[in-house]
Amino acid sequence: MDAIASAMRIVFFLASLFSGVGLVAAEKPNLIFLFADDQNFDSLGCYGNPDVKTPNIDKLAADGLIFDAHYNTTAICMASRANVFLGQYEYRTGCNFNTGNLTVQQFRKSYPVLLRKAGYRTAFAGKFGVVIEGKKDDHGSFFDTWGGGPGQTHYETKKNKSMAEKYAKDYPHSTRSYGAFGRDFVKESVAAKKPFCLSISFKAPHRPVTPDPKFDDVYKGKTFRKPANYGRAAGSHFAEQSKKGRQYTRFESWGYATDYDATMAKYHQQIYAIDVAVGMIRDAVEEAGVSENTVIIYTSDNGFFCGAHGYGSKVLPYEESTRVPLIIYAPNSGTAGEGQRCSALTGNIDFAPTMLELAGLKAPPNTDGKSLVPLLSDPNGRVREHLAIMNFWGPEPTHCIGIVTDSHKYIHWYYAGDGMKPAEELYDLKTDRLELNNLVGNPDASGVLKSIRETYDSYVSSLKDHSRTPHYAKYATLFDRSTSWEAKQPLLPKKLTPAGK
Ligand SMILES: [Ca+2]
Repeated sequence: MDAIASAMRIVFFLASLFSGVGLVAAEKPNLIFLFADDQNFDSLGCYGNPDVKTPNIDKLAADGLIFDAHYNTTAICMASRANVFLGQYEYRTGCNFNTGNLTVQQFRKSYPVLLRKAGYRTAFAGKFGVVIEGKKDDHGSFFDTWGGGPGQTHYETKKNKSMAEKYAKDYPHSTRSYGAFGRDFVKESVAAKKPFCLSISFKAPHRPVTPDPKFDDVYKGKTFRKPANYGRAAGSHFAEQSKKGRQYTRFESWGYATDYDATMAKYHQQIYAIDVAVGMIRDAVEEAGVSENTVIIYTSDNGFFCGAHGYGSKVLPYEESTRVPLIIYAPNSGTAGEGQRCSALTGNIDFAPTMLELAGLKAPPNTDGKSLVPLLSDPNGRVREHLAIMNFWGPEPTHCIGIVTDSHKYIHWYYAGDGMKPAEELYDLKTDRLELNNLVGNPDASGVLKSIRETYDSYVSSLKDHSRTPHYAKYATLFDRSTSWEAKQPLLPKKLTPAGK
């Protein structure tokens, strides 16, 4: 009976999905995209952390589908947001801190603009995080309702221009203000009888550490278990290049080495407030009577080391930094309500094509991401064989390209100055998700290494063909495995980027 019921639900889901194209706009599913900032995958109850309280997100996971191999293809705020908006790898968006902004022409192909053009009522609140050339503070003109802000935005709601007047009094801390914004937008959209797309980019739990004092008691005096790969010894085998960025020093300067519990208590307190905001939005969806027609996606723009391997912060291609929570609640999908997990390899470049397909629209040409819609009814399915993760930001030695497959991760570090040699790392993700054993040089892994190097070469080739700007195109040479270090050196800046603190 269960199998039949499940099959029926799949049929209903697919029928509702694919019949959407010719239907009136009101029958298209509503879309809610919730984006945390710097949230580690080990920060939610539904991902197995016994020390945290995240009841609303856990409920969303129980009602929806939990993804266990979801990666940010670039693990830093600005680049990741561009990945999400356009469904493209960083070299194609050409967008990251200090390396390039988006153009108006590019943003016209972003998921919220395409949805708005198709009749969706759209809203954005929180950290917009990308710059659209010529628009300065006017990014709100791309949306029907705007609660967003440029740069990093503020934790004090009264300092966020687009949010202050309506929300600062009742919600002085920004995280819950976004819950209230989402609540109001859902109600207004349902009253307007239009399908809606709500995108919220929380500032939390990004530093500076500023938790909402309303939740000071939640983790007061709490002890947190450390992951098995915590601490410097668990990172001694990592490439020397990876230690040349500020991630290495932040293990100490951000308190993971000496003040772990207090540091983690504040981190989790910030995520607790997101959980409350998620609850506010889900309640509004329920009260408005649209829960059966509203898809909710919850994820983060990058992860956070939190002391794993003796590192802090993000950016580098290791699991804690690039792999993040992803939950998709798609009512009537065949998986809803079963708390199922999906091990398919997915990336931040997949959200735009997914939301567009849910709305019955085609993804634009040059989209790198894949729609995750097939996985919503078939969590055992796959949408790709490999995904690239990359870092072209920060000190040059830390620039790298990684390849993830269902079973392995490969990382290539091209930089060979300062007495270093180009380095490679290979991890078996099935048996060593903590990345404690580099298999490069292990004869048993030589076949895998050969094959994954070929996949890596194909991405370097794609980089050469599809980089938006010369800044990115040069990486095709820097990462080419057959080009000598001497030939690469002239492409580097005369003065290398300092590591910073
Ligand atoms: Ca971030």
